[in-house]
Amino acid sequence: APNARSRDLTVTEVRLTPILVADPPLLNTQGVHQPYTPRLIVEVVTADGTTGLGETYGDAKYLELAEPLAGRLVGRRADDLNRLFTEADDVAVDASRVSGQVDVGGLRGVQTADKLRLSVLSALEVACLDAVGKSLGLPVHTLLGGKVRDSVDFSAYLFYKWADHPEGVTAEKDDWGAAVDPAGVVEQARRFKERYGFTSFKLKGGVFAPDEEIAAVRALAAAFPGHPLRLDPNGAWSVETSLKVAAELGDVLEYLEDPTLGTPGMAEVAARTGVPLATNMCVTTFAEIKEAFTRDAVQVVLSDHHYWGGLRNTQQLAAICRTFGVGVSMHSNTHLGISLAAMTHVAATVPNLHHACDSHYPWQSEDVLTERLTFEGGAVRVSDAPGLGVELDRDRLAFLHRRWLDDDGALRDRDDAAAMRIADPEWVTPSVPRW
Ligand code: GKR
Ligand code: MG
Repeated sequence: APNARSRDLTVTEVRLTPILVADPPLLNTQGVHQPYTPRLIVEVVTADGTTGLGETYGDAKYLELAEPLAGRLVGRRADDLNRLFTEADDVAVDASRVSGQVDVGGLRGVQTADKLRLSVLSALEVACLDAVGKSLGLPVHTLLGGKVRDSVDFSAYLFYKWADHPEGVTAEKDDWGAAVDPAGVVEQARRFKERYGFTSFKLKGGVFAPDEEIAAVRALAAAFPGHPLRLDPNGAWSVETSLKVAAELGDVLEYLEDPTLGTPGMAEVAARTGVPLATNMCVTTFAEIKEAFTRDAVQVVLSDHHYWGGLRNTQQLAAICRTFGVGVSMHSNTHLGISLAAMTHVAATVPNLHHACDSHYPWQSEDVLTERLTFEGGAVRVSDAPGLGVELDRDRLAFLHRRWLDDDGALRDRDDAAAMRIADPEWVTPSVPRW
């Protein structure tokens, strides 16, 4: 019968397309973003002719897991996700890819075999949900139990930034200009507000000495009174420095994000300041929750569906946070519109989401969608179209894949320190805490 056939959700093919997308020279504590950053685009095709989309990190360590994990999906129904996740546990991870601890290169916390697998599974899960949703005519948020809000708030993600990538480096030009001091940061914030209507701001810190970053946040507070503000140095500060910053900015901060590295340090800061602490570094796996919550080390966990293992795991994380009275919001890394759509769908279903989510999306001038997602009043409207509600632009995908193919390997693994060394050959990723 045509009806039964039209709902044959057996996965017949998984297409994996690595791409390189343009990225501006954004500064962080490790260095600077490279001119192009890798992402992996996933297409899951089902027997009824539906294609679902997913997106995740595109570095080699993820690509080498994507093939075997995609292999586990073929022949299985796209709605058979719990079993896929369980069986994926025995897909081998190359030991050299796993540090087991937070290293200075780890802006997103520990690297474990589980986390690597989950980072790839998240894209497969999203693509399956997109396919199931499209096939059944239901939006992804409905598959997740339904939305509790019609739009999701995002914060403007401000970065210290050079006007251009270092001379001689092939790059796409952006129109954001430089931001290397308080005036530059305020100007960037103004543009974010003008272009997208954001009403809360996060500044990526750990780039300049804490006093300079304190001055930048003060300047933001003066320019945008009453707007929630956050500062995130990615663990670049000692406990004492964290406490000093908390004392100086306590009256204007919504929260301080990963001021120092590791749960014990965060717990010490939390015990000695009233400023809430958020993290995407010391709680990045389910295994890390117990210690952090028991010690009251963090007041807000920033989820990221990529490394937490997808949208359903994000809901589980939110439920645990709710149980312990810990807030939840969303972390972001360089990403495109498929991921923004996924983030928006899951965020729409989380009742206890009380802070605007992070997104790098405004920094990405390139995408693989026929139509970009838009921010209005700093929010993304939750789509009620089937699946994620986004469509792949195959020409763009092919173009960005060609760039990946043409690369000599230099940009296929994100390396902010290597990018910084082009401007400053002496640069070594600072040991943490830097200040
Ligand atoms: O894009 O430079 C960056 C960020 O620093 C990113 O790598 C972090 O993972 O945005 C992230 C964060 O909030 O820590
Ligand atoms: Mg962070």
